This record gives sequence, C-alpha cells and structure tokens, in this order.
Amino acid sequence: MLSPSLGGVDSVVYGLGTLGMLVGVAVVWWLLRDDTLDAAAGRFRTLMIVPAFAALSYALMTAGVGVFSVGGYEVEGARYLDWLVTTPVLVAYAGHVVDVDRSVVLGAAGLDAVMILTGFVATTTAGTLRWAAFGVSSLAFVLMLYVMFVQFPRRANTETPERRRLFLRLRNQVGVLWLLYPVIWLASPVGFGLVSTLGTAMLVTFMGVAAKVPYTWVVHEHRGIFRHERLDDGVVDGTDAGGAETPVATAD
Ligand code: RET
Repeated sequence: MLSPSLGGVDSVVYGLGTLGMLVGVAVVWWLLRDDTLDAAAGRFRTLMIVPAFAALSYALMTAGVGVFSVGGYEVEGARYLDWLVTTPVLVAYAGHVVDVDRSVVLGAAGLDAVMILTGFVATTTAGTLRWAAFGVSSLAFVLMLYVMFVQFPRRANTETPERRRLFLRLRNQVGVLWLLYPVIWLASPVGFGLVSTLGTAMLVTFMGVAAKVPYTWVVHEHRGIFRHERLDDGVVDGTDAGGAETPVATAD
C-alpha cells in the first residue's frame, strides 16, 4: 500500500497541486475571518473541508503515500479518498446557497458518493466488473446532475436573485467541468491507455485545482449574500412584513 512507486515528476505535479489547494484554503480563511459576514449562514467552515482535505491528499500523493498497483496500473488511493470527501461537499454547498430541502441535498450528495465509490471499484478491478462499475458510476453521475439541474431549482426555499446567481454559477461549474473526469478516466492507462500515468496525473491535478479553488473564489465574490442580517436592519426598519430576505442590489 505504501510503495512510493511513482517517479519524481509526479511528485512535482502533486506538489504544485498541494500549493494550488492552499490558495483555496486562504480564500475560505478570509471568509471565516471577515466579521461582517455570518459564518454560520455561509457555512464557510464546511466549505473549508474542500481545499483543506484536498491539500492534505495532494501532500500524501506528493510523498507517494497511498499508491498501490492493481493489475499493472498505479492507483492513487488518496485521490479517491479526496473525491469521496470533497465532491459531496461541493454538491451540497450549491444546494445550501438556495436552501434546498435537506433530503434532496442528501440525495444528490449520496449519488455523488456512489459515483466515486463505484468509480474506485472500476479503477481497481478488471473485465466485466470494471465496465459494470463504470456504468453504475456514470449512471449515478447523470442522476446527480439531474437532481442538481432539475430538483434543486424546484426545491429551493430561498430564492433572492443574488442567491440564485451564486447557485447557478456553482452548479454550472460542476455540470461543465466534472464531465471531463470520466473522459480522462477513459483516456488514462486504466481505460484505453491514450494518455500516460504522468499525463493523467497532470490532467487530474489541473482539474482538481480548477474544480475547487475557483469554487471557493466564486463564493468569496458573492459573499455579500452572507452579510449579518443586523447590518440590514437599520436600513429596512420594519417597513414591510414581506421579507427578511429582501434583495440588496450588487455590482455584478
Ligand atoms: C470516474 C470514473 C467512473 C465514471 C465516472 C467518474 C467520475 C468522476 C468525477 C469526479 C469528480 C471529481 C472532482 C474532483 C475535484 O477535485 C470516477 C472518473 C462518472 C465526476 C470534481
């Protein structure tokens, strides 16, 4: 399990991935430290899991920990552990932004976890089982996208224009970027071998940083929606029973 069997260049790639993830940690750290923001409403502590856990996983991959070989392929155990922990958080957080019913959020996060676990089975087995697992993983992926694209907007309980805008940014990023993962898997040595192990490491690391760090940055850009309610109180001054969630105009 602990055989540091990959060459030095992979470690350089994963080292850069670790640094990239630390940028995401810094972004969420700012959010947590900004006392004009309601950290409980923003759930920034939960969001922090994403870059922090990924940084840890990339540090492990840099050190060659958790690499094992199955049927002649090198498999990065830490990568799947990273995905298993962080991708459900990315999915659930998008739902949190527009206050989607808990059961629906858990459904999407659960499908995501099934996608990663069966993807791991596909990576570590051979023959029919491998392709069956790939099929189940892809199906879970499609169902998860259906829940995010169709059910999340339907079950949103808080839909100010600002929250909706942030939700759409995060959800569309998931919908577009993530489609590349099964394609990379198929092209990698585990799939049809069109891309080398090093090439796969570079693609997946680049994608990992691209899927996680801009996500935290987009939340940071829209942080105004998580301002403390009390800051608005003086302005609104109880004129209307209509809503504590009165939209506030923003510049973007
Ligand atoms: C696998 C192979 C089996 C079929 C499918 C896959 C999808 C993986 C995805 C991963 C997303 C990872 C992210 C990581 C962030 O750092 C497991 C590759 C459908 C969608 C966003």
